Amino acid sequence: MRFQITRRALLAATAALAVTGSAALAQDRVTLRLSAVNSETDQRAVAMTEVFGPAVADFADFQPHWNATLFAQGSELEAIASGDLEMSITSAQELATFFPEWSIFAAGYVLQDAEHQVAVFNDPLMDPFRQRVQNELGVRLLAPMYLGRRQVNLRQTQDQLNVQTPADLAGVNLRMPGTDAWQFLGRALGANPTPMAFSEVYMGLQTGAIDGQENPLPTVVDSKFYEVTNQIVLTSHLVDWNFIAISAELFDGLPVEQQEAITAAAQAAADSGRAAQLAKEEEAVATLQGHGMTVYEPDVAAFRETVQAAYLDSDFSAAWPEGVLDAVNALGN
Ligand code: KDO
Repeated sequence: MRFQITRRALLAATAALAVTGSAALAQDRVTLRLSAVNSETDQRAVAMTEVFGPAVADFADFQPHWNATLFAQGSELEAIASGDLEMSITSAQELATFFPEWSIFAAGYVLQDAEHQVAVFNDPLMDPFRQRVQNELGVRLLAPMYLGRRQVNLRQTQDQLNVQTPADLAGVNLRMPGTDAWQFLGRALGANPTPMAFSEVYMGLQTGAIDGQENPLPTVVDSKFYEVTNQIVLTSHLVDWNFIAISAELFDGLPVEQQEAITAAAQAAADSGRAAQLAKEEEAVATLQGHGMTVYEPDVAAFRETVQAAYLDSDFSAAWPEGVLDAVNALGN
């Protein structure tokens, strides 16, 4: 029996194959929505957009949402756990609301610099911390992002309020992010901590609802806090970091080569963002002085001693696994 394939049938078969083929390819593509609080000019956003996205473009559509436009600050991890979000840029403070032991990585005057952050993140001491987040929250932490040395940033001029020791912050209404670990740090600094979402801080400073806030200097530049504040007190009370986070269920369901590509892309983005943020931090004092701000160093030893004593005497340190603080300190300089 000879088959007579008509030209029409051949065209129909080719078209059908193209559709199923492209559908199959489309099915292979994964959507990676990332929700984060920072602005699109923040070095973490630049690194994710310019490094991470292109590096996974062969098989994934990276869709970043900045300025907390997709999920409110602090709600991202639950969104990932419930399958409503794929990625976020999370923090030790947010993780500490689920797993108290994480507060060790959010404690004032523990991490010393960007290099120390990378050494800690890559050290086996992190394995039980990461494993718990993965097993119990369904979130994988791919790489550490450098946020910077957090400084106190006040509306008052130095003539009105000259901060040398924690006693000088007594009664100062200092905005801190909303979690317990952040509020504790604000009290340890000597201030009266006020919980407020990052997206409301500019308005809070402008209206006087808060006397000040604390963040790394690149953030003061990116969020234009220099327009509504007058001084920077270089407490360097927390060398802060974030983590590129992804849904464990999504990640584990991908082919190994795509898992490896995503991990490498996250590490490359974190490295790129870290270098850019460090450079921006170096020039930030001059930038802010150029905007008319006063920048000065207080009695940092007094702040360090007060803050460290507060933590060691707190319920937070009671949750820190035995020996981890010594191991973290040993990785520093
Ligand atoms: C903030 O709310 O002050 C904070 O610095 C907390 C960080 O963990 C991080 O969420 C950061 O905001 C945002 O990424 C904006 O820089």
